[in-house]
Amino acid sequence: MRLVLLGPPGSGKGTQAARLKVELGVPHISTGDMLRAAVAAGTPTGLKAKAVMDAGKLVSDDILLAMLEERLSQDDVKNGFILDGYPRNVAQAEALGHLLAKIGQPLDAVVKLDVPDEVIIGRVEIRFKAEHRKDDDPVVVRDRLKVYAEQTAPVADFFAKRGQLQVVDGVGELDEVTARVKRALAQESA
Ligand code: B4P
Repeated sequence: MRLVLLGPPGSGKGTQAARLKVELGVPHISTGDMLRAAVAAGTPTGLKAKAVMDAGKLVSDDILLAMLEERLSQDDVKNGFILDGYPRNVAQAEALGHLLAKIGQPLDAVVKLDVPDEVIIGRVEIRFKAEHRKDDDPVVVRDRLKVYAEQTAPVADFFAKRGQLQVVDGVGELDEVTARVKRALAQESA
C-alpha cells in the first residue's frame, strides 16, 4: 500500500498514520517529523528549516524533495509507505509524481482527513499546552490554516482531478477515524 494522507495541520494525519502503519505493515514517512529531527540534530537542513517552521510557513520545496528522495531510496519502503505531510503544494504533488514514476512505485490511494478549523484550533491548543511546539501557538496555527487554504487545499483538487482522492471525516474518536480510513482504503482496492 502506497498511501498519501492529506489534511490541514492538526487534522490527525500523524496520529492516524502511526496507527495505520501497524495494520498495513508499511513505514510511516512524516516530513514534519523528519524536519523536526533535523532541527533537533542541528543539521544544515534543520538550521534552515527552524525559523520557517516556527512561523508556520512551508519549508522550501528543494529541501523537502531532497529529503524525500533520500528516504524513498531506503529498503524498507519497497512494500509501500504512508506519506504524511507531503505534498503540501501543487509543485510538491507534481514532484512526487515524477519521483514515484522514477522508482516505479505509483500511489495506490490518497486520503484527505476533513476537519473544520474550529476543531483543529481546539486540538492544537491542547497539544500546545502539553508540548509547547512553537508552531502550535494559537496565533501561528491561524497562519498555518491560511497557508493550508492557499497552498495545500489545491493539492486535494490535483488528486481529485486524477480520480485518486478519497475524503474521510476526521472528527470523532481515534478508532472511529481509523475505521473510516480503512473503509476508504478497502473501497480503493475493491
Ligand atoms: P506536520 O508535522 O505535518 O504537522 P501537522 O500538520 O500539525 O500534523 P498532523 O495533521 O499530523 O496532526 P496530528 O496528527 O499531529 O508539519 C509541521 C511543519 O513542518 C509545517 O507547518 C511546515 O513548516 C513543515 N513541513 C512539513 N512538511 C512539509 C512540506 N511537505 N513542505 C513544506 N514544509 C513542510 O494531530 C494534531 C493534534 O490533534 C494532536 O495533539 C493529536 O493528539 C490530536 N488529534 C488527532 N486526531 C484526533 C482526534 N480524532 N480527536 C481528538 N484529537 C485528535
